[in-house]
Amino acid sequence: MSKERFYITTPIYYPNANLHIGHAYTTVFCDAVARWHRFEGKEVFYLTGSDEHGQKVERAAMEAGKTPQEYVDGIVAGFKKLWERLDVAYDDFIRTTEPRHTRVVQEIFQRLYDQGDIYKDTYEGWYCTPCESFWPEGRLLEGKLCPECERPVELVQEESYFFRISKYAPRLLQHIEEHPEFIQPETRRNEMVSFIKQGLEELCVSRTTFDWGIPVPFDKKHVVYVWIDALTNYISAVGYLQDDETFDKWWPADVHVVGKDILRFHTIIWPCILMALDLPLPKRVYAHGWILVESGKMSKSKGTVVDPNALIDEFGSDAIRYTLLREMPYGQDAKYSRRGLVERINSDLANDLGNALHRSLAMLSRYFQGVVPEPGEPKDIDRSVMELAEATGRQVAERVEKLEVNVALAEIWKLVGRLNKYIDETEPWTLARDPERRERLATVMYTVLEALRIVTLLVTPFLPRTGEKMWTQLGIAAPLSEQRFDNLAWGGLAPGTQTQPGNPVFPRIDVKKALAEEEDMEEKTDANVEAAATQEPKAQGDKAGAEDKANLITIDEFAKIELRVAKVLAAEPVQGADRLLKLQVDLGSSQRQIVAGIAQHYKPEELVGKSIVVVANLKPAKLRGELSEGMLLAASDGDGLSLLTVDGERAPGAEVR
Ligand code: ME8
Repeated sequence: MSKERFYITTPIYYPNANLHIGHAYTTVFCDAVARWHRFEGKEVFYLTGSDEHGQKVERAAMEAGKTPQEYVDGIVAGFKKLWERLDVAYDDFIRTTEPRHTRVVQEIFQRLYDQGDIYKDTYEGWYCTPCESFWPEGRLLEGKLCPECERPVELVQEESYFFRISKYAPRLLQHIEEHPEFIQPETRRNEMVSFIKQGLEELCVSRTTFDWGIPVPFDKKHVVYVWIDALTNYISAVGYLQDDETFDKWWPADVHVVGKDILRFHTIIWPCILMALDLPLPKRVYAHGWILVESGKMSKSKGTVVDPNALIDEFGSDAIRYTLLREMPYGQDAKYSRRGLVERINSDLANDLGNALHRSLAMLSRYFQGVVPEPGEPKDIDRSVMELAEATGRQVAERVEKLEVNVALAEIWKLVGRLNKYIDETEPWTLARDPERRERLATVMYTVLEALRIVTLLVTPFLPRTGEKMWTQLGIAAPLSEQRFDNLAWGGLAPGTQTQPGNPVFPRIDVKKALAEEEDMEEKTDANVEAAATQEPKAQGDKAGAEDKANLITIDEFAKIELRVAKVLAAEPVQGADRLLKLQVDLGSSQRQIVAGIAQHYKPEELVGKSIVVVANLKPAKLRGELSEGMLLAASDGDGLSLLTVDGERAPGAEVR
């Protein structure tokens, strides 16, 4: 039986000098969906590429002192490099300047002309060169400015070829009605339908005012104008008019993923061209929203364009992939901020995912020399993790099928959260103290490690690099690339597997440092912090009154101390200090690091998940080179030390009085 196939495309991008995180979003989104479908065992074709013709490119090349071809070659090399850095595993990259594409465009143009769907006429209209768009006069902004980019438009009159798009409007409306899934999200479908119902103007499909384009085969004065050239990439890349077998295998595409700005072209112009060619329409066209920055749309002139290369240099590709995919809700816009990125990295990647792996492998090393034990009879609590792990696989599949990638990730992170909670609830460190509970410990540790194996399989399509790192640390011999959806079944981890703990998969980002430049934070210099740490406690009793002697304080004095509930997110030893542990704590509105001398009383993994009490307004100090922003409270007597924890559930940041 032949494998089910799945064909997905991004738009082909204009060779602007820089791609920004908006383009990176589309491309990473399609990559994650493509990888997931491969994981499901399908044969996948993932196409991306570049849209290289047009007046804008011709002018930019001239300004750069290059031929258009030289100019686009340089830029497209940069696109490919970026996709490689983001681990985008496309199956083909089509360039509209390649002969395999230009030939097909010419043949299509000829055929549409021969069958009377393309005709010659004169066009007069207001044209915006930067946007390569004609605008009706009524839509121009005051001063004859382009409604899109607000730059001056030119009145252009020229002989052009036109495509009789209106002829196909009734069939298109019928198709949209009969295939409600064709335009996604649904809210946009109504927009498209009302646009078509207003009546479609015939489409200008050739230009004579520039040369950098595919020549019209029967009239060399003209070059093919933008949409017939660009949209055709989706079929020229899979063998249309070149290789029938390949074409029949892949066409129609399962989904074209586009930004909302170009949905109209993909759900109106493109289907009409396909109908004229007697070809089936793509099964779905999905429009995602925009990635916006604080000030709105990214803008070159305002300097708010976010460069994905710089972010990869700083944070690594998976952190960028995760944040883009997680932040963008289905079909809607999302705001990008550096703070949001850093917080996602620290909370979801370093604390939740990275820490689940790190603490589990550390415990396995300590209790079982790093070897996965044979589990005993599971209890209800273990079964709840098994059931959630299996259900999560099905949930992710459903969500990815619906292109709700952000929700798919949220489902995976629910499992990660449950796993961390399971560790806190089963307390392997307590079990480890009792030799009679060795079998129970083995069952708990197996459950943890097996859930981590499943989490690894689930995250890999979205975070391929992290998946590889986790797989290596889990020590599983079978190659990750050969794992498929069926391997999600519980019990795949073989007892006896020797794990290979390594560095945390996501080191925490120092928030202050990472945001210092951008937010002009009130950074305390290291010198200040060191000074605070080495300050001797103030000699008591400057004014040696009776109250001081009795060590009494007033209620106002007490009120100066800000005590708060803090949830421990992560804990680890401080290098070279036997007594110190470094804790990452959640204070509700912020996260911070606290260094505490409790290493001889608590193991790091015992602390994670605990709600403790901290002095939140203590001057920061440096202890063994580690910044400590606060102090935790603990009770000690001759026998040991116990942390102050909170009875019942109180939210991180809750005030303690
Ligand atoms: O339109 N947020 O190419 P293009 C999210 N060549 N996505 C964004 C974005 C943002 N801020 N900015 C751009 C073209 N995009 C044509 C397409 S297809 C046959 C021809 C994404 O380089 C989004 O997908 O201007 C948008 O539609 C695409 O980049 C446009 O890239």
